[in-house]
Formats: sequence, structure tokens, C-alpha cells
Amino acid sequence: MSSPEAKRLKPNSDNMSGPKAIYDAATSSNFELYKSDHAASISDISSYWSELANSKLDWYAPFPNAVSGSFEDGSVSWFAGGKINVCYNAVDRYCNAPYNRGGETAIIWEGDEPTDTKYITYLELQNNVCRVANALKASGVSKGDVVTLYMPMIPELTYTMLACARIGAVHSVIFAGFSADAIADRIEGAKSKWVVTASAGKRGGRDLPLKNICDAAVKKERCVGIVEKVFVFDGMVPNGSGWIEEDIHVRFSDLVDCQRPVCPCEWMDAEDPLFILYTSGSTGKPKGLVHTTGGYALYAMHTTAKSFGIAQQTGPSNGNAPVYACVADAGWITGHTYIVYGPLLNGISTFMFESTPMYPDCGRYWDMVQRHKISVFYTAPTAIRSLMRFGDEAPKKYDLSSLKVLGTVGEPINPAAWQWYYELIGNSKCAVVDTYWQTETGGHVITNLPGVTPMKPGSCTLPCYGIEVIVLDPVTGKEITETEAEGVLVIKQPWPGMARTCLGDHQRYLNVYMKPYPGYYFAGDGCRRDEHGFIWITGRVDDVLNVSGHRIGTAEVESALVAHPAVAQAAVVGIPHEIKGQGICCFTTLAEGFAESDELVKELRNAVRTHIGPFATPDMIIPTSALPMTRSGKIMRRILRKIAAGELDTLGDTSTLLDPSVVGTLSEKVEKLR
Ligand code: 6R9
Repeated sequence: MSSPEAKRLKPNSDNMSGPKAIYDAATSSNFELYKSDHAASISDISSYWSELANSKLDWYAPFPNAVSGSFEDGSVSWFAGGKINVCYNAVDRYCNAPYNRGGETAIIWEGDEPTDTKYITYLELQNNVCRVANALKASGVSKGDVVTLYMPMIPELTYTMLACARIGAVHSVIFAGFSADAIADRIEGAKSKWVVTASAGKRGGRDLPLKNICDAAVKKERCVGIVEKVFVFDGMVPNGSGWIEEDIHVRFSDLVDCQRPVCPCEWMDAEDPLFILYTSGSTGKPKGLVHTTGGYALYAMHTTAKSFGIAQQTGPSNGNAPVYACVADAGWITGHTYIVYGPLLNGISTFMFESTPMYPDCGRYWDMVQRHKISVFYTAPTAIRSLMRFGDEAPKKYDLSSLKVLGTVGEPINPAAWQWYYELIGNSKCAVVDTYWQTETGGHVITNLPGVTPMKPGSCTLPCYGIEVIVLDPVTGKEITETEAEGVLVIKQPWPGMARTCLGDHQRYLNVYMKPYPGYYFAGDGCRRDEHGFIWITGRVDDVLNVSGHRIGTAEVESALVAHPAVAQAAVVGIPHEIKGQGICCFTTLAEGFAESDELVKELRNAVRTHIGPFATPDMIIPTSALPMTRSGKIMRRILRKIAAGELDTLGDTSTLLDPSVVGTLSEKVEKLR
């Protein structure tokens, strides 16, 4: 099978009719093997995962049992009693026999400027991580402490994450696009005494004043008395401006430089927390999901290998090691699992990219693929769509023949973007893996596997090994057994990478994930299963928006708006957006004494940017005198969604509205803004 046409399956071949099923290098025998391996993996999850945990990870003390506990009371644990250190497994073991990969590249870093690149070997990584670990220890950080990281995409971010893992501290990384308010919420929520930042970051030719934003957060009343030290990596910009104003600050680069490059690993229980990562939900403040040590490490390692067709590197490179690049930000779960932990646990080299796909021009990604001979490239549909707008010229200028696997993550990929990625970037020769997963799942849970399972543009296809995906009837909560199904997506059995709790609020964890459909993990997404059993994600079934692959709770945006004195009520809904997937549309009624004006709209937009961050900037803000309410006083968001999308012909029943004329008034306002 070599030409793209040959890869398209003929109707009825292998029982996979339909023009959209495409095999890459997959052969039907590999697909058959997947089916039997997958069935075996879910028929005995305990043996499946314990065998892998023993063969893929190095344990200081063995675990007695693989899995215990249940979804119902949120007591699932993996490999408990086993002792392990993730940093040891991701770094140290590769420097030693039998791997002997100390001289091999662990990190390829590319800064904001394309000429600014660094290659960091495993041995250098080990030394740097140990220095940071010693600097943290010397400052009083110890096992179990939460360390908040607010950093640019520089190698020091990876060093610090791994240094925390090494000494048993729990990192809580905050994406560098979040505002001071959002940082303060997370510091307060995690009672984090320690914060690591950098004097500045760079993105698209502009300086990001990270330390200043961090200082503003730390000075907020709710953080005073919590934060003891702010460690500042400096030297990112020359003469980082007057930053050492208070004794809370530690000039971290200096402290790190004078440390010894040797630091013993803290042997952790497999169920000790490894990190916290905050994510948005449908209600309340973002929740800090807690991932633990052994299970997360195994899941990150295993899914990286399987989903991207990568083998663990067990010896010195023979010149054809994969060059793996996930161009996400380490501040999101994608960066945690598929920039830092997954690749390094497999002993491969990982790419860290500080800049944007548009800098200095829209050919940046493809220029990097050519220069670094990248073989696995992993990005989000929103990035693909925004690059497609500039046409085919940019990618055609570069030699992309090193590529083998192209990945997408974050939202469903529309067929046009899939086709462009597959044909233009992958030259119709690469597998496109559509990886469905969440902050909560720790790693991929549904994806096609390169060379193993077929792809269908727009479908994330089939469950990963060890994952039992079920489609439930949302009303009855019953499993739909027919192959073709539409309903909510749940997972039936525990898997090692699942988050174990919401920090400080186990009840919330149970309420959100475990209670809606007892006995199952509820992902919050709707899906369709087609006639071949392939899964198509239809989107969130809760009030969570997906804007450029970023999860944003409508409740968070609403609370940012109502904090403004002019706003009486706010209702936020998603609108279809060509590039971002979803945009943010805000309807607000105004308090007494305030009038609608362009100035006010600007202020409200800024209020959201200040409370959350620029990535949550609303696309439309519509001040109004009334919202569509039911007679019992509930805002009808269903109607607002239709108005915002301009779908008045499918409004549905409006008879329960207190004042049906609101619909006409609001749609006129929306039309004017389009
Ligand atoms: C990894 C990540 C999770 C939500 C998830 C779903 C959406 C992610 C997807 C996808 C369709 C894919 N999502 N991957 N939808 N196809 N391949 O994005 O984590 O930020 O927690 O978001 O993103 O709605 O529930 P997170």
C-alpha cells in the first residue's frame, strides 16, 4: 500500500466500509492484533498494567498489588506500597548502564528567535535538575510541599518540574497566559508556600513580564501569609528591571549555579501526589486535579510510546532515534504528559518551543520540522486552522519528509483541517493521530495508533489499551450495547493515569466525575459511536467552553463580569468560531445608573482578561436590558446559545419565557456585531 488511493479501504474490505476509513502503514493484521490485545487488556486490567509497570519502570521497592479501590468512593489506587521516583525513571536511569544514554539529547529547546536553540543531554539534564533540587531544598522546600511554577517555556521549567519530582515536592504549574488574579486563586487553593517564576519570558518578539504578574498575585491579600519565597530565574532579559525589592524574592539563577550537581532521589510511594494541575469545570472556581506518582508515570510513558509509535530508547542512539515535538505549552496537561514526562520516561529527546506558530512568520513550525528533522509532530486543530488560512505556500517551502506521525489534541478536528494536515504537511504518508483525553485522564484514552488502527478524519477512533469506553444513554444512564450509539462518554474501569481527587475537595471530585453515572467515570463529553465502533466526540455536555483547545468554564467568565459594578447579571455561552472552535459570547444586564456604551464593553472585556487571562477574551459582549428568563427566574442558556449562533429557526419551545420579545431584541444586537 503506497499511494494515498491504495490506503483508502475498498468497501467491505476488512469489514470497514465507507470512504473515510484510511489505513496508514496499518495492515489489517495489525488491526486484528489491536482488537485482541485491547480485549485482553480490559479483561484483566490488573495483570495488563502490573506487567507493564514492572517491565517499563524501575522500582526501588516492588508494589504488592496493581489496583484497588472503586470509582464510587473515589478510592482508586495503583501500585500502592511500591516505591519509586519519577525523576529517576525519566532522567537518571538513562544516564547509567544498561541504557548509557547520558550523552544523548534529552531536550531540544528552541527559543522565541529561530536562531536561539539549545541541545541538552541526559547528563546535563541530570546535573541541572539536581542543582535546582538542591537549591529548593536549601531554601526549605521539602517532601509534600506544593511549589507553584509560573514560567516561560524555557528548559528551567522542565528542570524545576523534575526537581520537584526528585525531592517529592508537588508542582502546580500555571500557564503563563493566566492573570495575577488567576495565579492568586491557585496559590491560595494549594496553600503554596513556594513560587518559581522568571524575570521575563519572550513570545512572538514581545517580553512577557512574568515576574511582575507573579508579584501582583503574591501581594494580593489572599496570598499574604501563604507565600514564603518567590524564586526568580533571571537573565532571561538583560537587566531584568528592579526586581529584588523584597526579601521574599530569591535570585534563583545564582542560588542554583552554586549548588552541587548531585542530589539523591526521594523514594515516593506510588500513590504520593506528583503534581496538581488546575482546570476549569462547569461551576465554581477551577479545581486542582491531583495526579499521583507511579500510575501517572506508567500511563504517560505507555501512551507516548503507543500513540506516537515510539519505542523506549534502551541504548545509545544508532542515529535513527525519533525527533519528537509536542508544541503545546507545558502549563497545560498536554505539556506535562507529552513534553515532559512521557517522552523523557521513554528516554527519547523532547522538544520545547518557546514561541508561536506565527513568529517570525507562519512557516515557523515547518521551518523547525526541516531544521530539526522532526519525525513526530503534535499540535492542536486550532493551530492547524489558523495556519491553513495563510495557504499552502509556507509549508511547501520546507522539506517535511522527516515527518512520520502527526498528532492533534484538544478538540475535534474538522475534516478540512484534517485533510490539510494529512495531505500538505504529511504528504499523505503520515499517520494523523487524533488523541482524545483530558487533564483528568492524565494521558490519551481514545486515539488511533499509527500503523496499527485505521484513521477516520474527525473521529478519535478507538480506545487505548486498558481503557474500556462505554456510551451511556444520558437519560436512563444505561449502557447502549448497539454498535451505533449516541450518548455520553464514560469509562468503565480504572486506569493508572486517572486523577485521584480534587485538591482539598474530594466531594467535588465525586460529584463531578463519579456520581453522575454511578460505577463509571464521567468525562463530561458527548459522543457518537459509528457503525464500525469508532468514537466521534460531539463536545462538552456541561457548561465548559473549548476555546482554541483551552477549557474555560462559563461560570468563571460570568463571575469576572459580575465583579464589575456595572453588571447586574451575566450569562455566557459558546459560539461557533472558525479558527478557535468556540468563541465566547457574553450577555449582560446592567446595574442601575449604568448605560450601554462602547467604553463599557471595553471595560468588561478587560475585566475578563484581568480575572482569567488574555486567552479568555470574549468575542462578543452584549449589554442588554433583559435576558431570556423562565417564569421561575432561570436564565435560558439554551435560547441564548441559539441567538448567539444566529440559529433562530431552531430556537425550540419559547413558551416558557417570561418575555418572548427579548429574543428579537437580542438577535438584532448579535447581528449588528457580526
Ligand atoms: C488534553 C486536553 C479536555 C477536553 C475534553 C474534550 C476536549 C480533547 C479532544 C477533545 C475531541 C479530541 N478534547 N481532546 N475533543 N477530540 N481529540 O485537551 O485536556 O484541557 O483538560 O480538555 O477537551 O472536550 O473533555 P483538557
